[in-house]
Amino acid sequence: MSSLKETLRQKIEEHRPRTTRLLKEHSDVKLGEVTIGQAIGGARGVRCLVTDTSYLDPMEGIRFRGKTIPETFAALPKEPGRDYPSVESFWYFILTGEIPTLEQAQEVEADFKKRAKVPEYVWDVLRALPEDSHPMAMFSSAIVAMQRESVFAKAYNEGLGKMDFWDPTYEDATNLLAKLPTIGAFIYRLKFKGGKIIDPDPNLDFGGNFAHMMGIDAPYDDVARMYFILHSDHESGNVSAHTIHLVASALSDPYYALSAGINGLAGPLHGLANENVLRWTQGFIEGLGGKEPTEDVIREALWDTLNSGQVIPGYGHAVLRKTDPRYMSQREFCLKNLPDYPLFKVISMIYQVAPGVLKEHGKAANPWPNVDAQSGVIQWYYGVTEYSFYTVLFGIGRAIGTLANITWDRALGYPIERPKSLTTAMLEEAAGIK
Ligand code: HAX
Repeated sequence: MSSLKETLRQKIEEHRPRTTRLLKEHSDVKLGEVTIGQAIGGARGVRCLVTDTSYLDPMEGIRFRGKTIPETFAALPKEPGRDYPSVESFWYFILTGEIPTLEQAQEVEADFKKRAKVPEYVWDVLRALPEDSHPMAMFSSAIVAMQRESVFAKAYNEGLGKMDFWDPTYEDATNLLAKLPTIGAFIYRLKFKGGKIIDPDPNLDFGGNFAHMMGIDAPYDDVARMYFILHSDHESGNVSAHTIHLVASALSDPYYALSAGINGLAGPLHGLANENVLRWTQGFIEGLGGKEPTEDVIREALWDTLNSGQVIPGYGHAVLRKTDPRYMSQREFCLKNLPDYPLFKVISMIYQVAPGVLKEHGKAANPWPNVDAQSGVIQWYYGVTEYSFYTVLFGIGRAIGTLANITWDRALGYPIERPKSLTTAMLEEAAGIK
């Protein structure tokens, strides 16, 4: 058995008694009362999920397995000549909470390579879709088309016991994750590069192979590693992660669950915001007709968007109450690698102006930028200007944390999710207004 899977097995054995104890001895402890506002308002702030892969603090931002973004990047082993750790090393870390050695990370790399081949019928499915299909619809279709490969579904039908569910879930999660760079790059080249597909290079890691198949030179391999890790996990209350957790709770296998979560990520209030940031910004630049942008003109354009009833994409957040550290991490990358790039300058000017506009507007609880406000400029700089593809990149990253999370869901035997609904009349009665 691989050292990753063995470490994971040990972690599961150590963790299970904690969950059992909480349920047996402390089940009645109140975590807080759900209010009518929370019941109607998308369960905002209701403490009713358990996620050990990451935690999102409103002020500090994300921690993966207890580590901030800079701590994570610093702690994970890196191959010589690379600025960022491999996705494979991060997969080891997010699954087990342990920092792998370079050797252990390389073992995961070798394992991913064995699992990376995408079945031929997936290419037929993608080619059969209408030409104007959105890349996210293509991505979700490709994932669900592979459901017949599920090791979990087969094992379940053969009568596998509940405490062993995590094992085939882990197998599905790893098989699926290893294939995602090839599927993502295929969608990109099929849709935007005249169908000229670049075959995978079996010598490269997850990020390196993705850059190779996209047809983009270094340092895009390191950009890909950074991007996928940054987008991997945001605890499990967000729409994509929650959907994946919810669907998997019905014991739908990881193929069904991830495909469903990708559909949630495709919403403009969630992952599609990265596409919309670039659409908004490019529209704005075109509207300038060659004139230099100024803060006043940006302010006016932002107000036009708000006054027409639309949201400013890339700003605001349901949990965060400060600038998203994922935004800052990418901003630092831009300051180091592309400080004078005109598009980065416009994005930076929007950062100067938009929070003030949103504060004056007075609605958004958080006027600060989120991850999606900054990610597109990096892609654009390296030649990926087809912004309808951006959410697929996000989806490849999001798969890492969520697939780790549902492996743990099965390990700890979490039940089918089923919150209770009330009627509006019941709320009125509770409020004493009926
Ligand atoms: N522009 C304009 N209005 C905004 C806004 C923004 N960027 N952010 C919030 N608001 C508005 C809301 O639409 C809401 O208006 P109504 O009362 O009329 O419904 C009001 O402010 C209060 O909302 P909130 O409590 O601050 O925010 P929510 O938790 O309801 O929503 C969203 C959080 C991220 C969906 C929201 O901030 C938004 O729509 N932002 C723009 C889209 C975006 O960038 N989404 C990506 C978020 C990060 C992410 O998930 N990435 O994948």
